[in-house]
Amino acid sequence: MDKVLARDSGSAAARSRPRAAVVSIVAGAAAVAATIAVATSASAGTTLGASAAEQGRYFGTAVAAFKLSDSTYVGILNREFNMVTPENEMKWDATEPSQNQFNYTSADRIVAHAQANGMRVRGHALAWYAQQPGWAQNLSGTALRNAMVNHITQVATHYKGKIYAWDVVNEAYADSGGGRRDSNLQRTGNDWIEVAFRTARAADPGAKLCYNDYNTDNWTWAKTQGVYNMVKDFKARGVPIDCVGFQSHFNSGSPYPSNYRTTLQNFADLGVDVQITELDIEGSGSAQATTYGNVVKDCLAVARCNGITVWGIRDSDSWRASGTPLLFDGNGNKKAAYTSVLNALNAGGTTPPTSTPPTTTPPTSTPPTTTPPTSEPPSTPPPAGACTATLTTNQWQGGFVTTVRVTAGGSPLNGWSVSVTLPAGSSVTNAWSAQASGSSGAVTFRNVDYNRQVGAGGSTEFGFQGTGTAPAGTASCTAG
Ligand code: 9MR
Repeated sequence: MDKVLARDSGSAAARSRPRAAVVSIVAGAAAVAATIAVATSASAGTTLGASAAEQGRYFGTAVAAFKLSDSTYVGILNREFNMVTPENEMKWDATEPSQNQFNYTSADRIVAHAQANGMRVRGHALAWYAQQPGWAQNLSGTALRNAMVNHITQVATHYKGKIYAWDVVNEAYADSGGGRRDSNLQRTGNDWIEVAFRTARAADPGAKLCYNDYNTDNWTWAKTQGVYNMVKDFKARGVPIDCVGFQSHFNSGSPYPSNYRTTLQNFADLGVDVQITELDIEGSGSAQATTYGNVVKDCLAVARCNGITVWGIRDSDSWRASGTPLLFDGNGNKKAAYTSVLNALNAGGTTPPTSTPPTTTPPTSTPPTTTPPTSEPPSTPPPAGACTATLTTNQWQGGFVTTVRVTAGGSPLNGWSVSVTLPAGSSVTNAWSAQASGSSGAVTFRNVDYNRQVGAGGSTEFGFQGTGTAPAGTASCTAG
């Protein structure tokens, strides 16, 4: 795969708590504060991670497990960074070399190192057309779709609670034209991306779920618009997406665009976080340093830009070593680009971050593509003490994910259960935010502790995944 273009990655954890930003907001302006650039305090951090944390951001790097025995490498890693992305160790070929046989040895090593040193982890990547194991490359249709769902479920479950953000889907858009990239995954059906996101949410509801791509930095490019329209559509339909990763591999063929900040802000305005995930900038000296500084300023100017990850530590660690695109030279010395980044972080003067935990947003308009919702919300509120359940289903050939919204009537609920009837031959394989009784035929889902209580007129959501055909018709909801 020749990457003459740009790419992404990113993640981290704040080793030091971000200092409260000094923000001045006049009374009454809070509602629009997200769109107003307000000053954060300047700081005098001496490392990338600490200085980013002062601005409520992280600063991360890609890490290769086999380099964790290199003392120069580890010294810089531990000193400077508070987010790591496994460079190759969490990819499909690494984690599932044979179908349904998982190997987490190298990725676990990176996660353990991160946790031992107060760094967070960006997971990279659950579903991607590249770096698939041979067995997956040879699959198609339902078999591949089911293998993808199983892969995402298994890997995200293994790392549940340990991942700050997952690159759920990587590089699914074509380099030109604004449409999807052809791939074996794409040929399983256009809904493969949303199925991947729903599956990841079910497995690890605490991780932010990102779409990640390269050459999406320039607002005028068709590829950027294609991804933007997908995210907009996902947000409108309640597909669980929390963030967009901009790989941002800059070079002469894919230069840093002057509208980069506009791109980040426009995506953020869709209601997602943005992260710079695989930053590297080919070049040297002051030109390279200036561009690095500009990227940092752009992230700091966008409230929902969570942080920046560079794609390696020393130039010699880079996938594009000849382009000397990183912040440290081959000997581990700080380059001019490093100083520029640190100064930009310390300068502050930009927009403080907004706090955005992952959430499962209910669909605001029409339900997912393939299968229409099997029941409509009631037109009149249910009677006191009662509840209703509405199903939203994403069906593909051979499997489905159903999200169920439980809505209380005129009285609060203290416990609830929902019954659905599965078609013959179908079964539930896993459920989240509810306890399932049975897996085929009539299946009942009962609340778990944290969603037992629902206020009068309020609602909560749970979901389940299955093989075969999703339940049709209405679901019955019982209070108590
Ligand atoms: O840096 C990674 C390199 O070691 C691998 O050989 C390469 C294989 O595809 O992947 C590189 O990382 C890529 C990342 O996973 C996705 N965006 C582009 C990165 C550079 O190719």
